[in-house]
Amino acid sequence: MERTFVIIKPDAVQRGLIGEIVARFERRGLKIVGMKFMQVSEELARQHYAVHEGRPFFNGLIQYIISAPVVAMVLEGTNAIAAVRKTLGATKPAEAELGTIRADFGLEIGRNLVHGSDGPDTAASEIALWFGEDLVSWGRASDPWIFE
Ligand code: DAT
Ligand code: MG
Repeated sequence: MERTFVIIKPDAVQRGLIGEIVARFERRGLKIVGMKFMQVSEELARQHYAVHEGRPFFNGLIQYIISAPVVAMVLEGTNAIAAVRKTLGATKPAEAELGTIRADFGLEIGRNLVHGSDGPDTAASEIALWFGEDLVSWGRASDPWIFE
């Protein structure tokens, strides 16, 4: 069982897409073990996106993620990291596969609606950064019908 970190970004929140996006993760079988509605501080944004510091889009990226509230989530499931990335679609919505969140709701890279950790190391560090130990391990009634 793997855990991954997701952000429903400000554009998705402003567009009333929280429910739509959460529903896609739920129906895929991913289990919510952490979830909070929050305003991101510039300090947290800079830590989260530290890998992109110095790139031309960095300041715009920070301003975007702190511009309005987000929903931060931790999702658990078999191969959760890859499953979430597939569910999000490619970074550039114009290149994302139809049926993915970014293709179905987006057009531009700077308004791509969602974040998902890109590997085990980033998942671990992002979960620690955003949630610390504040996660809920729980038995879901449908678990045996989703996890073999
Ligand atoms: P992803 O969000 O798919 O993991 P990433 O980690 O490479 O993509 O980049 C983080 C975010 O930064 C991405 O969601 C949108 C923005 N971004 C990345 N590359 C960009 C670029 N060339 N121009 C503008 N924004 C970019
Ligand atoms: Mg990334």
